Amino acid sequence: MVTDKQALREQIADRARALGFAACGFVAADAAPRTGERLREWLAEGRHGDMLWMEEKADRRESPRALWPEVRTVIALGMSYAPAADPLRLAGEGGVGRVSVYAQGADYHDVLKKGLRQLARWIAESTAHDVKLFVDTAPVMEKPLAHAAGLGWQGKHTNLISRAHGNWLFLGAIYTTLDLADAPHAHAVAPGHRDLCGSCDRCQRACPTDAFPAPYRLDARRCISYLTIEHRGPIPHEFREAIGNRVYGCDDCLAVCPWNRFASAAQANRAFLPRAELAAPALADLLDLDDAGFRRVFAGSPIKRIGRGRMVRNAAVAAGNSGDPALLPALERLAGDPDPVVAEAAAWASARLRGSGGEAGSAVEVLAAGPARVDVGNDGLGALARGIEVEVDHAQR
Ligand code: B12
Ligand code: SF4
Ligand code: SF4
Repeated sequence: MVTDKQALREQIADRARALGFAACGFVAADAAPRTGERLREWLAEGRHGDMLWMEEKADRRESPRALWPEVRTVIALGMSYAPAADPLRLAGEGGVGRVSVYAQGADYHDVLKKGLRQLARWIAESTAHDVKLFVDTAPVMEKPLAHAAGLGWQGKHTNLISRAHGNWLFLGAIYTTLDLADAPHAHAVAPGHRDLCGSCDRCQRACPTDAFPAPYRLDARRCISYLTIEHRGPIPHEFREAIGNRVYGCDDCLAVCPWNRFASAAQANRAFLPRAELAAPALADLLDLDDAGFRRVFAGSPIKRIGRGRMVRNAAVAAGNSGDPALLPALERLAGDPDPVVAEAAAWASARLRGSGGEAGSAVEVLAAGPARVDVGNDGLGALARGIEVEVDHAQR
């Protein structure tokens, strides 16, 4: 049985690496005390929209101990999905839908869970302590925990950024009754990684729907990721034009972050390599999907969760923004769809295509306005970080 803490942390980190995790850190279960207060504020302002599951389990979500009183240490893990291609390359391409980078390959829930399960089993068998593992769907605040465990910091776009992997990390956590976190060690900087956003505000300016009421705060109700994935009803009219050709999620605030310069696609787990049919799906094909076709195309992808109705609704909105009259017959057919949300989106899109118009501001415009400055303080990174630019291989939509 392994008993020495430092040795055990190193063994866990080594195993995590072997299982495909790019980052691993350890933190005491009560190390992120402000998270609960901030979650409550966010919910009280109604910023979660109709994600009622965030509200329902808020008391358990706010701290690891509230979920599991016996937990002593949180092991925070990150798996890279750094893309090889520019995530914004399809902006403004009329005939295709944009699927956000995180959903172009295998479902990260499945991939992370498999690795977490193997790691957790090894910990339980080697130490005779209890473990629980989480990825995304449980009432766990993964970003502040990963921050407290030293994996990176929560940037102004609210996602966790790692100096080595940029913001392209999926997060997962193992809770354990083991006491592993009372000393600083090679894999985590305690108590939490310092914020390296400095005076940069690229992500704030890149957002096409103005979803950040302030830096570090997101109003999900305005976020295209929420509108295209979580939101079930009709997409509010005020956001439809800005959605452009995005049919699932949005990457704009992530894609412009200068810290991605340090991320390498070679570090990404191969399971997340883009599937051809998800990297650039034709809108005509998406509009044509029935339930069986939807299940066939999106099997094994996180997209399967939204169902055919939401995907076709999104594709209809994108078609309305496409300026492509060839999509009119499909839209007119869908205006009679039994799903009223699909029918309404298709009718809107047909009307818009007949009158046609443009798309709202985007990350591409922010990039065209020139690089932002990133203050990196005295951490020795100044020379590397100065003059960072994020390049895109297109100038306009
Ligand atoms: C709900 C949710 C969403 C919602 C709300 C997003 C949000 N920012 O909360 C929606 C649907 C919009 C969404 C979108 C996306 N999501 Co999401 N989502 C979640 C989920 C399930 C919960 C997040 C949560 O707790 N939100 C509640 C609010 C209160 O938390 P918060 O934004 O972190 O708020 C903090 C800050 O506001 C901060 N704060 C407040 N005031 C101040 C002031 C200062 C000065 C500072 C420093 C901080 C600060 O404190 C708060 C608490 O930490 C997590 C999984 C999980 N279980 O954790 C995934 C998760 C956050 N999502 C993830 C991803 C990948 C995305 C998308 C990139 C997907 C996409 N491409 O479309 C987008 C990104 C949009 C964005 N800019 O955030 C990843 C992020 C990985 C990472 N590296 O951070 C996660 C962790 C899933 C995972 N397991 O990997 N998501
Ligand atoms: S840029 Fe996209 S993902 Fe980021 S907050 Fe705005 S709408 Fe949401
Ligand atoms: S784009 Fe700039 S402000 Fe936004 S998260 Fe990245 S470094 Fe921070």
